[in-house]
Amino acid sequence: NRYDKFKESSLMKNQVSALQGQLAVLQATLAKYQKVAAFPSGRIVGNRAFVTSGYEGNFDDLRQRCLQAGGQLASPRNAAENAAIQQIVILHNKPVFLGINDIQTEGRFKYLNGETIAYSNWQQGEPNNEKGRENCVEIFVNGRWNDRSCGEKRLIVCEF
Ligand code: GMH
Ligand code: CA
Repeated sequence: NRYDKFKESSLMKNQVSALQGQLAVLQATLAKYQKVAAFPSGRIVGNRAFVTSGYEGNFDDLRQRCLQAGGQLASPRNAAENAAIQQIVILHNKPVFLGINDIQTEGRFKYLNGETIAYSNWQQGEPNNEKGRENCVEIFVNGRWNDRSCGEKRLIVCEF
């Protein structure tokens, strides 16, 4: 009846305003953690965060450390993401290994999930697979990419 409908709708209004309050708390908390993630040398692009711990290691070491942390090696899919990683490279003045390689098939660069890359930013003359030994990809201070031996040690940047 009309009384039941009235009760139902006032209950609903209470629930909506409770949710609005909880949403405001969540939004404030998220805004705070976006600052935490960006300091001192992380970058946020859309809903992706690119973060370094300062650790340096070979490709497989870095790959495993990002996985262990619940993320993956930084894998830029557009110019904005590449620029974010580039800024971290500049801050540390050290090149970074990307989550991209052609280990499976020479010359066919893929993300860690096996998809062929959809964006690239090679330095002129790269990838050159020097001495037939370069299956990983580093990004320089200028934001450009170079294929490089996976055994080299580079700065870690994970994406979350
Ligand atoms: C060669 C040359 C250099 C180039 C390096 C680099 C190694 O030594 O072509 O100009 O910078 O290879 O590709 O990864
Ligand atoms: Ca090269």
